[in-house]
Amino acid sequence: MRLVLLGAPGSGKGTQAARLKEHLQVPHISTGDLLRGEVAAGSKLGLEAKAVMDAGNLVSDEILLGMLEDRFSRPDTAGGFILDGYPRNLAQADALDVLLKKIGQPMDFAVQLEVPTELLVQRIAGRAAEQGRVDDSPEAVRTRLKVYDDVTAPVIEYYRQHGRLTVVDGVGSLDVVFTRIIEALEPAPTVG
Ligand code: B4P
Repeated sequence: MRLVLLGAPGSGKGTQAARLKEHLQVPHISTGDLLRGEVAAGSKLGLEAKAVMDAGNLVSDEILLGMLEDRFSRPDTAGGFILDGYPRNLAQADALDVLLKKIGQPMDFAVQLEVPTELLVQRIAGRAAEQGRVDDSPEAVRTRLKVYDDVTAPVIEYYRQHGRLTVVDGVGSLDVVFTRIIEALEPAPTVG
């Protein structure tokens, strides 16, 4: 299964991807986690990315693509993957199509988790209290939501227009949302 998870910050992508990984037995590739790993390691890339991430903005397409190419070159992705957090703009959507074509692994599903903005803000505030992520501060969250509306939402439209989008209601308990995603990935029964 080759799955791309889309949705606003706080929509549950990372949360559900962790569960889907067990269910589907494919690796979870989170560009947010890859970037946070670079920051924690204090690499040159991490140092460059940190301020941008903390403010709630997008890290450069060039850095992201390099990181992704590197991750996809590892053999564990040969049997499929769950990609979470990428693409976040139209240039990244194009780059992903090219990359997946090059490695002969076209995506099966682009799943969007749909959650109203008030709930996104509530969830992120909850995580801010628990984990203290710098980019979960109210100011950074405002920026992240604006960036999502301005540059990431067109990616959803792009997949919709190309008939590759599956929309899943992301409101409900973790189990309920998980079950909805699994059902959405099942092939529709043939009629007659
Ligand atoms: P990400 O790590 O992708 O952060 P995110 O959008 O907030 O999603 P996340 O997966 O962490 O949260 P989730 O919705 O699961 O990105 C962080 C930053 O990295 C970006 O701002 C950017 O700077 C950079 N970056 C990443 N990818 C990039 C790219 N492609 N290009 C450029 N820059 C990039 O969960 C949020 C909270 O909701 C959790 O606390 C969770 O417990 C809770 N929750 C989830 N589901 C719930 C449910 N059903 N009910 C109640 N609570 C729920």
